Amino acid sequence: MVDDSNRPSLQDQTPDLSVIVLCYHAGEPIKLLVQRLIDALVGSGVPTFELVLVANDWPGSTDQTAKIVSALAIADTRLVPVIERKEGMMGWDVRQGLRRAHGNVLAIFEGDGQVAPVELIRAYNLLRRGSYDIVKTYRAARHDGFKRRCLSFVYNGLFHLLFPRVRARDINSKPKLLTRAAYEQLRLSADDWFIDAEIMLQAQSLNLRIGELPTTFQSLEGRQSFVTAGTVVEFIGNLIRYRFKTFRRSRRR
Ligand SMILES: Nc1nc2c(ncn2[C@@H]2O[C@H](COP(=O)(O)OP(=O)(O)OP(=O)(O)O)[C@@H](O)[C@H]2O)c(=O)[nH]1
Ligand SMILES: [Mg+2]
Repeated sequence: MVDDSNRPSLQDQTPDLSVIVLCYHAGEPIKLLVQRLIDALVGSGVPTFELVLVANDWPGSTDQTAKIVSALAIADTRLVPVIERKEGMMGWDVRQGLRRAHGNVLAIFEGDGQVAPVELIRAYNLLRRGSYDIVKTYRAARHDGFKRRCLSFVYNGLFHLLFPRVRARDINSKPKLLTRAAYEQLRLSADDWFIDAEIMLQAQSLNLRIGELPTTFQSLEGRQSFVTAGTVVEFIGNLIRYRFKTFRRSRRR
């Protein structure tokens, strides 16, 4: 654990970086991930940061993540818990997290441990150089199985067929980092998995500068993937719907 006892207080201060950590049903392992994130951020000299821990859940759920996150946040003012009654899936969680973040740079990070905190630091350093408005990763090495790799291949292929002007690899890969100025130009509305595509599509139409860097995607550590056949149908349905919406809009002009 890195010694960060001399840390500056975040009160009345805009953090350099807000990391929106998607903690949905992450359970006990979220404790270690949060500590690893803090160690990586402190160790790499990010001056001030906050971790926005999004642990929204459905009514009636017995999952303990929200309780774990609240307990963590009591002990550290850099941790901002977001614990609400869920009204949507991943996209809704992302939007709630972004809304609650105060930082000059906003990073969306998955809380299930498939991406190492060091990847966030690499992406932040690239964004800080100033040539990009958004920096995202693409999964150059994947350890989450052949089926998931195939699904991503088909999804990304279809995405580029429908939206050839978006020059970005691996649309759903996170972390994704945005400058606050870039974020404030976006009008995000997706409640589900489409949020990643929505960010990239809007970024392209706003001519935002997109930087990419390779990352390694770890295995699921024994848990079942949340991605099902239904998720894939939803992904593809969303893409086609969005394509027709923008097509109709461009014909009206
Ligand atoms: N499945 C699911 N994930 C959610 C939801 N809301 C937020 N998330 C977050 O979305 C992030 C990405 O979801 P994942 O299911 O890990 O996506 P993935 O890595 O492509 O797929 P698997 O890990 O194979 O399930 C996770 O970190 C979750 O915390 C939700 O309603 N359902
Ligand atoms: Mg995952």
